[in-house]
Amino acid sequence: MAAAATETDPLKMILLGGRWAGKSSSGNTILNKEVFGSDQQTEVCVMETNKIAGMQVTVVDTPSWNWVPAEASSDEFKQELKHGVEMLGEGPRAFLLVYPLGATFLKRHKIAVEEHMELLGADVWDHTMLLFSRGDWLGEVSIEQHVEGAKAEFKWLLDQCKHRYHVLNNKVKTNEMQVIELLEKIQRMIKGKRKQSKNEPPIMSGEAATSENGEPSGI
Ligand SMILES: Nc1nc2c(ncn2[C@@H]2O[C@H](COP(=O)(O)OP(=O)(O)OP(=O)(O)O)[C@@H](O)[C@H]2O)c(=O)[nH]1
Ligand SMILES: [Mg+2]
Repeated sequence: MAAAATETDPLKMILLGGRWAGKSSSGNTILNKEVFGSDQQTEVCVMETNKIAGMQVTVVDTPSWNWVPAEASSDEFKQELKHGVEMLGEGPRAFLLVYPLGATFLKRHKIAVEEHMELLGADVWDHTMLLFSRGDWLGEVSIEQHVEGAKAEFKWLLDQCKHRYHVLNNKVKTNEMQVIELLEKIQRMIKGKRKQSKNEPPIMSGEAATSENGEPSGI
């Protein structure tokens, strides 16, 4: 792939979402190799890495949640999601919430997303980008047009992600730019958050680390 980025830190990300969202396929597209089983249900978290456009990129693929409130998910599943985040280790990381273009986002989807994401820390949304799979579904419509026409529930999701989104067509393996652009967006999200952290008042000794909204920082 063409060298586009200069960042030397490894880029770490975890793919999250509901059943059949396109997480494993997106992971394969990002890493430019078929390492995650798509077309079969992902049962446990798997971490893979590759050098992409000069960057060391690490991706964790995760099992899907069902479109139910988190309390209806098994404890094993919830532990596995948390384990996936732990696999990435310390340091900045991105949460990629994968959602297939064209799928309707209803109230029950909102509840499932909100409650399962909440399991991963109070400030999880500060590090989350919406990753649309099935970019081929768009046809002549741009992703911006698609997003502008979104209904209320979906606007909530966009707001949660601070309007950070990207679209991948996982059926095309030769479009390097779609991945490079995603990695650059992730870098910007991570840098933006780091800058913000630097501007925050220093933590006095004995004070617990807190996030922007005063909640204990989970990340
Ligand atoms: N047309 C099209 N199909 C896609 C795209 N991305 C994924 N798919 C298809 O969507 C289905 C689900 O993809 P996966 O990557 O297995 O989805 P997943 O979220 O990992 O699914 P589970 O782990 O089984 O929950 C597969 O049949 C993929 O081939 C895309 O960009 N375009
Ligand atoms: Mg999968």
